[in-house]
Amino acid sequence: MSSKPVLYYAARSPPCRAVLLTAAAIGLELDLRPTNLKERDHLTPEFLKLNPQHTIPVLDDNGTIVSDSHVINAYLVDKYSPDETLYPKDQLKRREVDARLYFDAGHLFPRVRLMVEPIIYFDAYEISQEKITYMQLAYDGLERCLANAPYLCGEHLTIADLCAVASVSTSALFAPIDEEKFPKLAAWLKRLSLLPYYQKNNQDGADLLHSFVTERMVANKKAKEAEK
Ligand SMILES: N[C@@H](CCC(=O)N[C@@H](CS)C(=O)NCC(=O)O)C(=O)O
Repeated sequence: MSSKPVLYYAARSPPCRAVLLTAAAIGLELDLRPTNLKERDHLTPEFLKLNPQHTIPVLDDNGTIVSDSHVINAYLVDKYSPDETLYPKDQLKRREVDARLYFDAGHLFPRVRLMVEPIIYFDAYEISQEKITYMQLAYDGLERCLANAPYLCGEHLTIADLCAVASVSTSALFAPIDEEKFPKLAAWLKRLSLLPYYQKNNQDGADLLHSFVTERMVANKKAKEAEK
């Protein structure tokens, strides 16, 4: 008998939260294994065997190993969900979802990490205006995707929304969304935040990350001043 798919994850991590959201959306229970990057859990020989790129999330579905949140979400919907709208089988529609997933992988999440990781892993104590502006530039791409539809790929929620919202709900805590400039994006974030499984599977982790980064900023600044 097969058991629940195992997810190596951290609640603070946006890509991990994208997988939690997708699993919740399809009603799939996961066996959650907290993975502490600060403790270098992702650099152990056992973890590196699962994912030599040493990133979380990683899914172990009874021996089928899948890494990268976007790929994991596509896999989970294909395997476990009868709801075709979340990741359409139609090739043209699927390509549109893929393009938005790649936008998250290549633009949204990297800009989030550029804001927070120097504070978490190094001794940075502020987020430069440049980084905030760079993040806000990516909001423009999303605003345009949402010009005529409630979701990133049209009338239906897809895994592209779930991946992007994990990044954007996090970035918005550091690089606010100007509602006048990006009204569709602000409304989309509000719409997604009303999903019944959203708070537990996404916002709680985003808030944890926000508190952690804010505390680190203060501590890093103090340490810098003490050096003087
Ligand atoms: N594109 C990957 C990014 C995953 C990623 O970079 N996760 C971070 C945590 S938020 C990580 O594992 N960092 C550790 C490392 O890069 O070694 C995905 O969507 O899964």
